[in-house]
Amino acid sequence: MLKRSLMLSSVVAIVSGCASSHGMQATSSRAESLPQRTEILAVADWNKIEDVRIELRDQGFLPKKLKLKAMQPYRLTIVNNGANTHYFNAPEFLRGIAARKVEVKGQAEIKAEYFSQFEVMRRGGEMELYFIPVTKGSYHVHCHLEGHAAEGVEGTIIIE
Ligand SMILES: [Cu+2]
Repeated sequence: MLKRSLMLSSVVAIVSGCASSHGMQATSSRAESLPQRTEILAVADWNKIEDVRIELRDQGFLPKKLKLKAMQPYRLTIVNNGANTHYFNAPEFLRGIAARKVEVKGQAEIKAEYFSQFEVMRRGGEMELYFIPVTKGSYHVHCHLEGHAAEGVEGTIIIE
């Protein structure tokens, strides 16, 4: 029982806040509206899902740059192989996608309209994001813990 609850706590999903805040207004031109996203998720062919993976290491993200195709369903596995806990902090990217769910295998599925960042615990923390890229662009992803981005724990995701 204790082991199960520890595993569940190895990933923390942070859901972004109120959609009517000023921060949202500033970025809304890049984001698709919620009805559009709901429609995109509903008509997607999830049998054509493609697997992609980002490894969080203390020396940096692997790969450093990830290219995705707009409107293609993906399962992105984010795994932490570092000695430190790391963040996948990507509010702009996560507003540019239609998110179906986050899954912690065998433990939990988290459904939300928007995510802004994920914290993946050290050595072995793992989660899967099921989504469809929508808004084309180049997005910076980083870990905001002290000094980590400067040490290379950052990367770029391109939707084309
Ligand atoms: Cu970090």
